[in-house]
Amino acid sequence: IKHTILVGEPMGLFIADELGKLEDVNHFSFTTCGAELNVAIGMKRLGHDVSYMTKLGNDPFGARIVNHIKELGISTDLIQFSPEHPTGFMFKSMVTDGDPSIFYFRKGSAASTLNAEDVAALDFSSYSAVHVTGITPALSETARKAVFALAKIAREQNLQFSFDPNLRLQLWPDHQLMAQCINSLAFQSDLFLPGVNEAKLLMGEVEPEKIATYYLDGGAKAVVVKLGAKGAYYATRETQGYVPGFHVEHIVDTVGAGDGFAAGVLTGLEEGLSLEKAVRRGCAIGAIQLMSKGDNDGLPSREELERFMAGEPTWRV
Ligand code: KDG
Repeated sequence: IKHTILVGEPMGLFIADELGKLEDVNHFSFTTCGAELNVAIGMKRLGHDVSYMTKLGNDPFGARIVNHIKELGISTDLIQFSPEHPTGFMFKSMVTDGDPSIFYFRKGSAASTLNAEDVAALDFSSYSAVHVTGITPALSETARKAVFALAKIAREQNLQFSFDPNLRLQLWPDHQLMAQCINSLAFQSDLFLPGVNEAKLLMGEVEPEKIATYYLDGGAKAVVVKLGAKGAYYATRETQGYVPGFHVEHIVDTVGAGDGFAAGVLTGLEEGLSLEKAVRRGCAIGAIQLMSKGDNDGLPSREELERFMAGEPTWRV
């Protein structure tokens, strides 16, 4: 069996339809986001089996998220409703260069009440892999415990545990706790996917080889360092190398590229590709996701991915 379970917080997302500060924008497009949800969507579009676990409020944001998940053909069996808590939402600005500004309304959200008991109640026998990002342990103390419980179960039940730090400094009470938690989860992972700037914040290095060595020595089985437009560096105890990035003519929005990258690497590995080839697919999907304004709307079908990777100018079907 190849079936990945992802756990995280989905949100309603309002994307500015015009340039400027969020408070000056008059028109927004409404959609959904959430790091693990984005990865789940990316994997599902490529035909992989995924389960997505979360908690939602009984409100229009929660309903929108459930409808979106259903439309994609992802099961909603692991979605619980927590009527006392709202679904989180966020705003994202439009920029011509660099990262957009983000504003969250998610404190005390339904997903922030995820806890270790929720994880313990799951039956993992039909899963082969677990994927989470560093956003989930940042949501609350209970969510943090839920993620550590997931890592432990993955280890005990021999499931691949992949982890993307996805650092969100606004969500952590302090830098030290963030670095401690993320590094501890990274050391327990079978696959760790930091961006080079994230590694700098977590352990002070910017050299891909040094970053990889640090995490491999700590216990990670494989490390892939994302290098932005330059591509990525991958390393295990046995093998290592650089994979060049794909050229993107016009970047529309940077958010979600890392999730696309993860979806590419994870599906590649599930299909039995070498780590190098899986990372190449990750670079391709990361590049593709840069070309759309939502956080998950650009994630490609298999046909689109293959055409893009082959360099066809008309890859988008
Ligand atoms: O990785 C992309 C996510 O950051 C985005 O979809 C929203 O989950 C989100 C967050 O917490 O920032």
